[in-house]
Amino acid sequence: MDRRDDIPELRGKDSLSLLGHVPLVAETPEEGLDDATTPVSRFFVRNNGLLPPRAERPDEWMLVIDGEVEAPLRLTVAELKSRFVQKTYRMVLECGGNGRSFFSPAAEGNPWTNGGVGCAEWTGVSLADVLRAAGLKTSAVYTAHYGADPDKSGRYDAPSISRGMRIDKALEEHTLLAFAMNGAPLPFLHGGPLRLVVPGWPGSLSQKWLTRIWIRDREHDGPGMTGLSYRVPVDPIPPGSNGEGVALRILESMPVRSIVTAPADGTAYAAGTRDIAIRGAAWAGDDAVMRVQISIDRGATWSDAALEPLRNRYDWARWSASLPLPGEGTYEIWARATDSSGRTQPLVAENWNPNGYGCNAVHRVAITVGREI
Ligand SMILES: Nc1nc2c(c(=O)[nH]1)N[C@H]1C(S)=C(S)[C@@H](COP(=O)(O)O)O[C@H]1N2
Ligand SMILES: [Mo]
Repeated sequence: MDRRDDIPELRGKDSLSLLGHVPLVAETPEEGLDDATTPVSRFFVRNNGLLPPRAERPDEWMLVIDGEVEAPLRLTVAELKSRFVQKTYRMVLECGGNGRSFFSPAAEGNPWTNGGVGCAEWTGVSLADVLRAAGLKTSAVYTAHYGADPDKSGRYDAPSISRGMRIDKALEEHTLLAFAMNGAPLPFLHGGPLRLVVPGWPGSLSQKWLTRIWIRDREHDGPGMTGLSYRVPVDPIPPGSNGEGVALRILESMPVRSIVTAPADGTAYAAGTRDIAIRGAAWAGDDAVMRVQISIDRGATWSDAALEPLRNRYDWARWSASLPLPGEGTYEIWARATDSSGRTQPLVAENWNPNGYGCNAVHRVAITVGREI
């Protein structure tokens, strides 16, 4: 693999781990996600194609809304900002393949551990407001998203990825056309000048360098919508099977998940340490996180972590716990979250699927007190 410092695009993102250079993909170590708002310097990067040219004048970037609308729109970023109500929400963006490396046998695709996720403050306008201005026809049932980036071979005539969503998700007020991240203009690597942010659903819907939203009268069939892409079996299948002849559904809301962001895996404490502060984050797609539990005895007993209130829907829940350690030695901290539908994270990867989506197995962090690991 290429050396990390050969990649100028990743400058300033020094703590990320590189998963691929072409296309550029990098994830955040769990301990890099210890802030309520993930800084841009530690926000993961996922591309399916090459990077497009940088926009010289971001406010002149053009978005087209067409298809099943009464009046197709061509709006610059400046017009989006001036004609529609601006909103800022802190929301989780998570790659559909986050956690993929925990599937056994290995599934196809980038080997994400737990760091294909971040939670940023996104500023933009509700896609719903813009769609209302265009006037949705009764035939409007699905969106189709297009960006300015070329595919992996550098071709501009084939989108690197083009996904879409049911129109009711597009009409949620938190689904944003975003032009700022953490209070600054949207960085180029994260899709600046303009991207979609579709919270709670796979990150692949959050089209970067957004140029067009085509409103369709049927489910979209662009790259990333067909075959095994972003689809999971309706019922569990044997791990390692090829998915042929199996009923699949499009992965929409992401499953409940939590990470331990402090201490970092491998932390060694001085002999005599008995109390350690444990922190993390939990999120649950369209659902809410109801509970986070911690175990330091490999799941034999669990105790509740304290949850902080969310800033808004789709924010992640920051949690903390302070656990007395029984003595010296090596321990594993396990964290598991439960959502508002009563679903709890599994201890090992469940729902194996050929492309490895939606793995939400419990995150485990090893620590040592008074001894070398
Ligand atoms: N134009 C475009 N948008 C895209 C992609 C892409 O390759 N091209 N990748 C998608 C995927 S798979 C993910 S997980 C998110 C990642 O966003 P980030 O790079 O800002 O973290 O962008 C999505 N939007
Ligand atoms: Mo993704």
